Amino acid sequence: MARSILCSHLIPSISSSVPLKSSLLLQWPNLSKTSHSMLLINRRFSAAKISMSLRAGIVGLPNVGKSTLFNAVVENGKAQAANFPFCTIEPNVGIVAVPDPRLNVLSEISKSKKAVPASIEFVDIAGLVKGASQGEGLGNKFLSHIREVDSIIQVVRCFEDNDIIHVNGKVDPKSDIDVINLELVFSDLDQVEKRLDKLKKSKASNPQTKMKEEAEKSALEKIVVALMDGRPARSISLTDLEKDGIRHLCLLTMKPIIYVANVAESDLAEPGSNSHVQDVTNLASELQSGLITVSAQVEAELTELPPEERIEYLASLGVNESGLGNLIRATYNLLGLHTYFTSGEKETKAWTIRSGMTAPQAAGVIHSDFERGFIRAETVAYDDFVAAGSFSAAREKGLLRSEGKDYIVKEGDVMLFRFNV
Ligand SMILES: Nc1nc2c(ncn2[C@@H]2O[C@H](COP(=O)(O)OP(=O)(O)O)[C@@H](O)[C@H]2O)c(=O)[nH]1
Ligand SMILES: [Mg+2]
Repeated sequence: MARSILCSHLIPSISSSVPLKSSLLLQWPNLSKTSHSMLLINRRFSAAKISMSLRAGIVGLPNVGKSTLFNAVVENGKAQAANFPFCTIEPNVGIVAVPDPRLNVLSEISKSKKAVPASIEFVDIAGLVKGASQGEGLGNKFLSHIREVDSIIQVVRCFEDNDIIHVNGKVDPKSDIDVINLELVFSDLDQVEKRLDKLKKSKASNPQTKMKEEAEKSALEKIVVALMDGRPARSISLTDLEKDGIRHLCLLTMKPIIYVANVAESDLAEPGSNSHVQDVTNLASELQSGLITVSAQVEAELTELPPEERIEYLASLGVNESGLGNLIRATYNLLGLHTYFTSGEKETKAWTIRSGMTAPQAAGVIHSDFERGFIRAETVAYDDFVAAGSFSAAREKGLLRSEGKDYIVKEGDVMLFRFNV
């Protein structure tokens, strides 16, 4: 059966979707000499960016605190960055800023009119129960939602509360994690077996196609062994060619996972003393996944308080910061993402790139024309920019470098692109 799959390929870019039109001028210093058509960006830009931002799906069994956490993340995000174009695309999808103190520092130095953080889309994916891969609960609908995200945040209930029913009758993180893993594994197994059957029957004669299919087949043969054993596809090491070969399948168990241990407020100060948290910690490390401890309830309550009272409330629980910043940051890091900045009077902006991206590719995240017409990038490390106080001072001190098309952009680079189209 032909199946069309919409999945995300980790493309933090608006490139192809937005035509370059002259309705918004980004004022970056020192660029005016290079090209007449440079830096003119369509206003539809921000809308397009939103739809292309990275997606993290919040999953877990019913009543573990997914929606509570989702709402807290979204509400907190709104409060963090008033300038940011937040929106709730659907009731269960929210866009949140990636907190980054460097943004405000740069913005002040450049006297920017606004500061625009990098963003991540969070999706509250309801409906997972045992048997989802066989169509129980929302079943396949639920699984198709997971297929569309770049990373998975699994909320695991570690709080005891007799008033809140646990679907399996008791709080048991290991069993919860197993249930979800198995549903994802079953779903992938089904897909991989079908695909392998198809590849075995393939009559491709084009050498290029043949080579690609061979790589895909060899990857799937390794993966199927892991899946049969209940292990995720991501536990298998694959060559680059094999990884490329299976990317189109958007396998659920290839996606990176962060476990969120949702604890009672009384456990927040010392989460390690809760045996459920210990279980999640051990499993997360076994599964080579990240772990964050939060109290979704506390986070939800915090969003209702004025900022000055939040610190007091957190202090009364024995902690000094909210867990949401950590969660958002961890999600960003889990995806292997980096940030570079553009900074000028008009705005200071954090841009998301994958690690290893070259200067033209990084420029392409702003607009495909920037990549196509790339000439050079003037680049200064964040600390050097802050120490110098401006692009021109950085240039005088020899801290601003002119980099070519092979330059690999580093975390925190502050950049000016010269391009010509
Ligand atoms: N005691 C306690 N209750 C929580 C916590 N997190 C969520 N809840 C409650 O658990 C119930 C289910 O939460 P919800 O977020 O709707 O769960 P979901 O089904 O996973 O989306 C709600 O009544 C929440 O108020 C927590 O950290 N502690
Ligand atoms: Mg819910």
